[in-house]
Order: sequence, then structure tokens, then C-alpha cells
Amino acid sequence: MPIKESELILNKNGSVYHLNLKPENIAETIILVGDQDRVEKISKYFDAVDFKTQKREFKTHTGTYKGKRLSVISTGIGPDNIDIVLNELDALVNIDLNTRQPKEKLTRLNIVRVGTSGSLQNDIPVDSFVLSTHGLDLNAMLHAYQIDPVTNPEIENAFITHTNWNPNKGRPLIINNDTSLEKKLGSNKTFIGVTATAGGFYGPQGRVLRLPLQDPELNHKIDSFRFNGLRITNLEMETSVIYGLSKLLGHKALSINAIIVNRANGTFSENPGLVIENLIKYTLERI
Ligand code: R1P
Repeated sequence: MPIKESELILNKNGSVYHLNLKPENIAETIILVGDQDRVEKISKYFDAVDFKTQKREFKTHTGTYKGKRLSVISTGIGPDNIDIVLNELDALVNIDLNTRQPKEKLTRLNIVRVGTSGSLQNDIPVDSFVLSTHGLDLNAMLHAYQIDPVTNPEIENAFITHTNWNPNKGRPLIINNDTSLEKKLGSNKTFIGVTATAGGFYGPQGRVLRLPLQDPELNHKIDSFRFNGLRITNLEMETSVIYGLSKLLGHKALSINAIIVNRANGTFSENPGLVIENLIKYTLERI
């Protein structure tokens, strides 16, 4: 049965609804960034950019870097946008948009997030890079899918016990990165660890302005969690869902974040633009 027009929405020119892209507009290696202004900060290093589009916060530049075809796409902020981006990217390569049927031969994309994040550990300072071995999903979006095959229940159960996690907030999930991408992009310049992905910026990341938190101790419980040498290094809003949907759909994913704030000691980078620029150059050289 073809996928109905209401389920896979295409624009009049045949492009996918939110990303505004046709299959020929993307490379098989894709850099995802949150901020739409970061797209140009990456594509300015390309040999040439041969395709550009933007709809809402989803901006794409496709071109070549040292001869390798790459796309850079902005996702905006948060897990809900990642649901759109990952599903529409997968549709571009793995669904025949004319017949609206899944293809028999599936394409495996390489997806690398170049993000910004807050460190939760004193010894991971501002201006450093953190490569995520796992995403810790604290936002519950992935529970819409049959997510069990790609989770790590043993670590999750230990985390739930350690934090006395409130079940009203949905079960936390832990999802692995793609180790082949980790080998390519990891080095002695990157800290490694578990990246927690929240569904909001203030309360969901333990920030108090005027509203009290459900659990004021949660950030401390997160940063003190240990499991077989793993610890939770940083907090942001996309990694766990990129890892979860990529694994379910059969794509490879890795997330590296520039640390621009340290929540453990309250510091903020004096030049966040520079650490992001350094992370972009680092990633382009290895991708
Ligand atoms: C919050 O300010 C945003 O910045 C971080 C968070 O994950 C969230 O998207 O990442 P990006 O700079 O990649 O958007």
C-alpha cells in the first residue's frame, strides 16, 4: 500500500514538506546543527555549494568539502524538530516519493551533529569538545516509537534508581552512538561521555527563573551517576533522539558538542563563537 498523502506530505514541486528537499538535493553524509546561522559557518569552508534552501528553521546547504559531498542542515531547537528532520531525511533516501513505497535497497546515511552544550562536570571546561558515546533521553519523544530494541535497560534502570526518577516524566532511555563514526571523529581533543538530552531549556535542564522544579536535586543526581566507567558529561536538546531515530531507521549517527557553558561551576565561554568555529574545522577535517 502506498503511504497516504496525509502521512508523507510532499510540496507541489515534490519536495518533502518541512525540509523542502528532493532526493537529489542531499549528500549521504549530513552535518546537523541547531542554529540556522551555523549552516553558513560550515558551508563557507566548502569547495563549492551547489544547492541551498530554507523553510522555517530548516536550512540546507549541499556541496563538496575537499571533494567529499556533504550537506549541512539546521534542525532548530529540540527533540520535536529532530523527529521531523530524521523522518524526512530517511524518506528522501529510503522511500520512493513517486510510488510512495519504501525502497527495497536501503541507504545508510552518516549523520553528525555539531552542536553546543552545557558541561555537567567540573573537569570538562568551557571551550572543550564532548563526543557522545551515548544519548540519555530525558524528553520522552522516542516513546512514540517501538524503541526497545535500541535501548540499554540495565544502565537505564540504574539511572532511574540513582535519581529516583519520577515516572510521570517518561522512562529515560540510553542509546549508543555509531562506533565507526566515533573512531573517525574521536581524538585526544575530545572528551567522551553520555550526553543527556532534555525536552526544554529551563526547567527540563534544571534552570530556575521563577518556577520551582519537580526535583531541584536532579542535575546533581545526573552529574553524580556512574555506571561501569560511564558518566553523564553534558546536557543539550537533540543528541539522544538523533541516536534513537538513526538506529531505528538504520543510519549511522554521532554527536559532538562545543561546551559553551559549565553548569557545575557556573562559567560561560568568553568566546563561544571561537569554540564553535574550532569544532567546525575539527569536524570537517575528519568527517
Ligand atoms: C539551546 O540554546 C540550543 O542550543 C543547543 C541545544 O541543544 C539547543 O538546541 O544546541 P545547538 O546550538 O546546536 O542548537
